[in-house]
Amino acid sequence: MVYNVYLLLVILLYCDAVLTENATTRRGISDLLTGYDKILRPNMEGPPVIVTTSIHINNFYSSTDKGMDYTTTIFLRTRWNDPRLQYNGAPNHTITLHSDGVKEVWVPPLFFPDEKSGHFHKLTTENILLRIYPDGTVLHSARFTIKLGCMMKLERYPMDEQTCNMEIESFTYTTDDLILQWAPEDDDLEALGVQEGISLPQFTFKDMEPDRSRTTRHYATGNFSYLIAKLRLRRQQEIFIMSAYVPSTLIVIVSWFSFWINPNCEPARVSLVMMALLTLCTQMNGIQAKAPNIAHMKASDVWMSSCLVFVFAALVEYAAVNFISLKIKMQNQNEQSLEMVNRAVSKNPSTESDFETSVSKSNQYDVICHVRPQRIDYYSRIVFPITFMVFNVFYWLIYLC
Ligand SMILES: *[C@@H]1O[C@H](CO)[C@@H](O)[C@H](O)[C@H]1NC(C)=O
Ligand SMILES: *[C@@H]1O[C@H](CO)[C@@H](O)[C@H](O)[C@H]1NC(C)=O
Ligand SMILES: CC(=O)N[C@H]1CO[C@H](CO)[C@@H](O)[C@@H]1O
Repeated sequence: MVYNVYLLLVILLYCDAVLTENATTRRGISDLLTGYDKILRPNMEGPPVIVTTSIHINNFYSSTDKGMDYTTTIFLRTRWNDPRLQYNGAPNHTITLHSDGVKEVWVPPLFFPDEKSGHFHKLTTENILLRIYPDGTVLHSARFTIKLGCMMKLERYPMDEQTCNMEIESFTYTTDDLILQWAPEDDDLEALGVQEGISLPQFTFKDMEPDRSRTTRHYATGNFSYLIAKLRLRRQQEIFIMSAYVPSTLIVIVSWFSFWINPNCEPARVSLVMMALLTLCTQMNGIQAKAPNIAHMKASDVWMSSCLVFVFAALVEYAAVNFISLKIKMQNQNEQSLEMVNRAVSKNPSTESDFETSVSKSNQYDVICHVRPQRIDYYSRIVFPITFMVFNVFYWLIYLC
């Protein structure tokens, strides 16, 4: 019986110890925040808070050129020192708070000037982390998705490269109170990083760097600290080459086949070239629908228009061939009628002068009809491919270099 009471006492004491221990650690954190006013910035009345910033690109979504923007999911990491949050502990000890705890602590109010829309991720809890070190250093990390505007230069579309500036700026505090800076190169925080193995649907990351030069922006409300991250994107051209350049080249080549078809075979030649023209028009519309709507010429427009001109020229060539063969037919008929006149004249010499004028007229026709239709086709077989090749050389030299 006594033994049992002893055992109960020991268990009770143990439980009490465990509970008080947990109570003390809990009291420790709440002590830290007792009298803490999260409305006031650290070092109130003192020097400005230095906020070290780091961006880690977690995902980069389809850039819809039409709206001139891109959507990205990033980790925005900021670090500053809040002397009010100092506590005793080993240097590597940390207190970590999640979204609910973060609301109890001052965090720098930042914004993205180019933001069109954005949202925090709330699964399973809001993706925010706050870590407090014994010396009062606070590390804040938030993950969110944001749609940012980017003025793209599209003259060389789809062979273009874009530089998009991602900007972060202090909203509330002027440079007297808050200064933003990129994480230094030797810091644990990487100033600008990107998730490994990330793949973009339309672009590849060519290069990215934090711009450490410019730091303040002047407004009527004061001077505010801001940061710029330069993202260089290169468009993936393979899709465009396979879906636009190869088919249109083939259509242009098909239109040349008409030069090998007998000019007298009108339905075959006309329908071949017309079909090429119509297919090209349809393709042009398809590409136009996908491409950004801008006022000036894009490289893709130059290409498609030129292909259209080449096919149109093949149609014009056939019109010329047809016209000349018609003239030749007329001339032959004239010659036949002349022969008949001739026979008539030999019987009646008085109309000789009329005969001379009609002969000189037929000679004029002869000059026009000197070019034989087969010869036009023959030269076209050589001239068209060579012109197209020369055009290609210039086009790719201009847009790829
Ligand atoms: C923390 O620091 C102490 C000594 O300062 C060291 O013994 C310990 O391994 C460190 N812990 C971690 C997780 O780095
Ligand atoms: C902002 O900066 C400019 C130039 O650095 C300075 O002339 C101006 O007084 C500043 N304005 C404020 C409100 O600090
Ligand atoms: C109830 C409770 O939170 N118990 C914890 C008390 O603290 C110890 C470590 O100090 C934990 O192991 C317990 O789970």
